[in-house]
Amino acid sequence: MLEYSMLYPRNTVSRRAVSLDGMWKFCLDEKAVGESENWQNGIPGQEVIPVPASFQDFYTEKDIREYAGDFWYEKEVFVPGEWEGQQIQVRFGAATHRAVVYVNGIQTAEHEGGFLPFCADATDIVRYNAWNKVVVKVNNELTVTNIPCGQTITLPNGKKMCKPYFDFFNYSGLQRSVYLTAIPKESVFDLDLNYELDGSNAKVYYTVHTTGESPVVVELLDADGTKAAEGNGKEGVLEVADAHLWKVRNAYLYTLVVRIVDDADIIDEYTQEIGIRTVEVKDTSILINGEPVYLRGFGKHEDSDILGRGFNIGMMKRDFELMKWIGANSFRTSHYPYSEEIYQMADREGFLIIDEVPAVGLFESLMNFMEASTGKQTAFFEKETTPILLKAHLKAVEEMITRDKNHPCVIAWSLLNEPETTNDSAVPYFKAVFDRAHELDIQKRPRTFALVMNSTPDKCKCYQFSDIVALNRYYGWYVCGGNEICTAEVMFRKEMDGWKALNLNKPFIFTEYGADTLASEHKLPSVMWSQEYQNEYLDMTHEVFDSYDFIKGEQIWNFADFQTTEGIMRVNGNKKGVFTRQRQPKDVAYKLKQRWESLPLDYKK
Ligand code: GCB
Repeated sequence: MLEYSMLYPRNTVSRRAVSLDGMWKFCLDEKAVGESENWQNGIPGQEVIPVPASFQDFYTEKDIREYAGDFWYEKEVFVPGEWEGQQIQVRFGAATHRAVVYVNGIQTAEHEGGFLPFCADATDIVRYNAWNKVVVKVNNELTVTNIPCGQTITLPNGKKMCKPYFDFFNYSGLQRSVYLTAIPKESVFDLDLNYELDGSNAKVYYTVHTTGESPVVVELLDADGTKAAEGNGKEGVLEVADAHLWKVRNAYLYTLVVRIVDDADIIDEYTQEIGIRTVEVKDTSILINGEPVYLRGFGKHEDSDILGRGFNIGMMKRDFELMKWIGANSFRTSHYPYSEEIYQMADREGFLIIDEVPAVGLFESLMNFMEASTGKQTAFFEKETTPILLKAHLKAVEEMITRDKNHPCVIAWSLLNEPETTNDSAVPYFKAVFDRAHELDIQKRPRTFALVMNSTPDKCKCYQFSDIVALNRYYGWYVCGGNEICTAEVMFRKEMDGWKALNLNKPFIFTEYGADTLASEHKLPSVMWSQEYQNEYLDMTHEVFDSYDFIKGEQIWNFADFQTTEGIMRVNGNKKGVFTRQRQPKDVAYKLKQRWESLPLDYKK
């Protein structure tokens, strides 16, 4: 059980959630003197910066963009007098990658892991009907004992620099919304939901975890606000007659109202939108409400101009509109759990999400995308520090599943991206992570991880853990690109024949395939990097997908161009986007639209 509730902050009859988004004071701490100079009581200077946002792309100095180390935020927060007697918390949607929180100079929380929420309890510290000072020390250094993995080096000029083992820019800061919340001391802490369909009716199994012993009542309201079912007690079953199911790209949301009561008085009330649907893997099929589904969509990033990885509500809206336009039905939250508002939107729009924990870079490489395909062995899971990494990984799995388990859009857990799997020492590590996910999710959603190029049927020691086998493959890009694409196809088919021969009786999906393409480049006949080549690459790849019945989904890499570390492999970022970073289509978008709109939902059923 986590120390704090992961429930999304909401206003209800008993709860208050006040947004602290806006300008915060900000400063870097290059010499790491913050604590010794008492910055917890107030940070130096007058610099201000927006929250939520990554700090990197606002400034014009390269030293700031590339900064690695501690940096501090500060905000004055008014706590209303009428909140006295309640539990007062500051809730961070994310602080990348680790944070220490001080309220009025007193340390109230410490959190490691940059893509999941945490709460700083300030109940015994705050002054009521007065201003209070919230100070946060954040650190963005990369290590091999926390996810995502990488190194932090010191340059000859004395400055630190992050060297990610992964292919996205190490954006950091308070990248998601911050809330000040007041909730009753006896309150709803967590909810577990599970579904069973019975003809046109449905059963909703619920468990409410509270912090006290008072009785619990629940109500299920339909989309019009009419009561569809009710229950008594912390655990029960709601019988829903003629249930409206949550369907792919045709969502229906009920609202679950949970109340802790004392006779007629409401001690606490929490509301949650839910969707009635089941998820199952049977033989080589992925079933939603018992019906086979073929996934079409993307690996994405939270990434945009200026805000970096900061939650960008306008970009989120645009992305969903583009995904609808192109005929997608799903995406993977590569390579970290996204902002909660994105799942709320997917719930509403009926998109399927493969939810990924930030376990990326579990392979020692400074050019992940290249070295991983060379067959290099790094014995990543044999380090002395592996137990520390595993602990952090398991905690992130717990936080992710606790945060996201009640979203109908979440249909699978991705527990690693492109780890080293060719070594026996990976096996116990994988077992611990996969077992933990199974234990935490009462819906027992399928688990998966994305296999790197060299995790082939003959070499991978870990694919057996996956309920859905997910492949990241770049035949025709990193392997035999351009005029050699016919060789790439032969190699690709050979690998797929190898998987087929194993007869795993599991669904396979592609969680990555793609080719870097500059929106500015056209060339007839094609060359690599031109829009023409991206089209040819897709034609070949899709033909291979269409030849194997057990392939049940395709999520192209990437939805949009995104920022990475600079280097000879990247032209101011990764350009495998179907859309540009500004969310305009490359030529290939029209090809995908044509294909995805013509594929039936139950393709290859
Ligand atoms: C991968 C990684 C992804 C990279 C991609 C690429 O396999 O999972 O993070 O961005 O390849 O474009 O090389």
